[in-house]
Amino acid sequence: MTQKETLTLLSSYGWSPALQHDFEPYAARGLVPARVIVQQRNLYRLVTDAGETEGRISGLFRHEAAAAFDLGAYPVTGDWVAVELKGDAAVIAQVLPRATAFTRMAAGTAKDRQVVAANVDMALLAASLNADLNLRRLERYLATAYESGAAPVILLTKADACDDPEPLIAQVEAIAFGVPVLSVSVRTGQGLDALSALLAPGKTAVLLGSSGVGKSTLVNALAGVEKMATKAIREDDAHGRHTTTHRELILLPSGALILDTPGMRELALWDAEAGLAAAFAETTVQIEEIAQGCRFRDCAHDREPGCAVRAALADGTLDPDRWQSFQKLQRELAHAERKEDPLAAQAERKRWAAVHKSARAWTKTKREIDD
Ligand SMILES: Nc1nc2c(ncn2[C@@H]2O[C@H](COP(=O)(O)OP(=O)(O)OP(=O)(O)O)[C@@H](O)[C@H]2O)c(=O)[nH]1
Ligand SMILES: [Mg+2]
Ligand SMILES: [Zn+2]
Repeated sequence: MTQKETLTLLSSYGWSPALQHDFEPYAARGLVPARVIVQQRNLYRLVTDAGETEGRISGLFRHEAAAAFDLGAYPVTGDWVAVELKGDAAVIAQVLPRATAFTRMAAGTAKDRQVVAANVDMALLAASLNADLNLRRLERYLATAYESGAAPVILLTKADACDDPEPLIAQVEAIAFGVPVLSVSVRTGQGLDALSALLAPGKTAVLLGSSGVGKSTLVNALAGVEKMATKAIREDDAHGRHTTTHRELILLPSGALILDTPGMRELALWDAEAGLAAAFAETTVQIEEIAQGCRFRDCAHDREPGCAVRAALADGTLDPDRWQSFQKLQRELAHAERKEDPLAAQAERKRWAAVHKSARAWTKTKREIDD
C-alpha cells in the first residue's frame, strides 16, 4: 500500500490494507467500499473515499435477504459495504464480513435476529451515577459486549451529580472482573482525558446505556460541536426521554470513531432474557456439546487429561473469545453464589438456567431454519 492510499477518507473511518485485500473480488466487479455511518429504516448514509452519500440496498440484495429469513443480513451502522455508485446515489450490493456484531432478538425467533451495530472495537457501557445504579443491568451489558467481540469499558457518567461516588464505583468494580471502570463528568471535565486516551484513531467505540445517562452529551463534548441532540431527563423519576432515535457513527477530531445509540428502550430486548439467550446461544450450546467429549464428567477444562475443550481451543474449533465470554458467565454465577444473600444467588442461578434453556431452544430453532 502506498503512502497516498493510506491517507484516504475511508482509512480515517478504519479502512485497512487487510480489508482492501479482501475487497479485491468486489473491486473487480466495479464496486467501491463504503462504511455505513447512519441507518434509519431503509435509508443509509454512507462514507466512501469520494465523501458522504445516501445509500440504499439493491433489489437483488433485498430479495436474497428476505429469502434467507435473516434480518442480520441487512446493513447496519458500522458495516463495511460494497456499493455501486450511480450518479448521486450509492446502491449497496453486499455487506462485508463483520469483525464484531451486537445482536438482539426482535421477537423471539431466529429469523428475527437483528444486528444493531457492526465492526465495533470497544463497547462503552454507560450508567449514570445520579440515578439508581442497576448492577444487574450492567452485568447484562457486559455479557452482550463480550458476546459481540468488542472490548468493554464501564463509564459511570454525571460524576458531578453524585456526592459520594466511591462506594458505587467499588460495587461496579466488584462485578466488572478487571474491565476498566471510568467515572466521567461533562460538567467538570473529569475523566474525559482518560476516556479520550482509550479511544484510538481509526478504532470504533459504541456508547450503550439507558436513555438520559448522557451518551450524546459525551459525544458532543468529545466532538467539540453539537453533533447530536440532547435533552434534560425527567425531574420526577430521573429517566431519559429517548432523545436519540438512530445509531450514528461520528469521526472525532482525535481520529477515533464513536457510535451513538438510542437509549435502551428502543433496544429493550437487549435487556430481556430472550436477547441474552440469543447472544449466548451458540457459545453455550457449542461448549456444552464439546464438553461431552471430556474424559472426566466433572472436568474443569483446565489441565485435566483428555479435556475436549482444551483440544477444541488448540485446533481452532472453539473460538478463544467465545470461551472467555463463557468463562466470564460462569464467574458471574460463582460471584453471585458467594454473596451473603442466598436468595439473590438462587435467583441468579435460576436466571442463568432460564437463559441456558432458552439458548438451547433458540439454537434448535435456528438449526431448523438453517437446514
Ligand atoms: N450533571 C450532569 N448532567 C449531564 C452530564 N452529561 C449529560 N448530562 C445531562 O443529562 C441529560 C441527558 O443527556 P443526553 O446526552 O441527551 O442523554 P442520552 O444518553 O444521549 O439519552 P438518549 O439519547 O435518550 O438515549 C441532559 O440534560 C444532559 O445535560 C454530566 O456529566 N453531568
Ligand atoms: Mg442521546
Ligand atoms: Zn474438559
